[in-house]
Amino acid sequence: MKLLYSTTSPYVRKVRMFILYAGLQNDIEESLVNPFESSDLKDTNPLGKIPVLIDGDLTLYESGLICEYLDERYVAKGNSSLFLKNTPDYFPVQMLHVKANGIIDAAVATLLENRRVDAEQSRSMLDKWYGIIRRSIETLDASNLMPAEHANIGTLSLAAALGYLDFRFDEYGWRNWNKDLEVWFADFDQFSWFTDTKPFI
Ligand SMILES: N[C@@H](CCC(=O)N[C@@H](CS)C(=O)NCC(=O)O)C(=O)O
Repeated sequence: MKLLYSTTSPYVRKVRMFILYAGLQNDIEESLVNPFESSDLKDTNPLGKIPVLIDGDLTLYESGLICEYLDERYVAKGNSSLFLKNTPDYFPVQMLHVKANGIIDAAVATLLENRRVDAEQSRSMLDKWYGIIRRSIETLDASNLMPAEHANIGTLSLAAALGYLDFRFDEYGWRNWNKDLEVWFADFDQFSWFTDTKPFI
């Protein structure tokens, strides 16, 4: 399988953490792509986005779907689903995944808006996205989250979201919004699947 990736995308990081956590790295060859510059990418993914996973004739885009595909491999090797399929925690974990994606979407939109040179930046949109990120973090109950060593699709996505805030929006100081979440997140630094996927330019 081949993964089109970048070193900065939080969506890609979710997939790369999933791969390392699930021990699937030997099945995957990585190919570096800049989605904002590559014209070839659109031939593979008409949406022009990464991550993309190519497995023979099958091309998958959308980070959650790619993880779900990889989860089947992980389960086929005798492990429990990282989507917690067929368990009572399935929907709560998908909700965490959705919330983490919402934080990532708002943070990526903020970055792109801040980089706009063709028009004046929209204060109201920037305020809206900041509100989404802040509210989402303030309302997360860290006591309901599985610890880093027992990761699932929700906690991996949240780790990608918080890691992205540290990378691009250090000035927000999100840790002041939720001290319990700060403590929960600190544990991730013990794991190579987290540290080896940290974003860099
Ligand atoms: N919902 C998609 C979002 C993917 C996405 O927006 N990726 C960004 C990189 S952070 C991208 O490729 N952007 C290129 C563009 O929007 O032109 C996913 O979860 O995979």
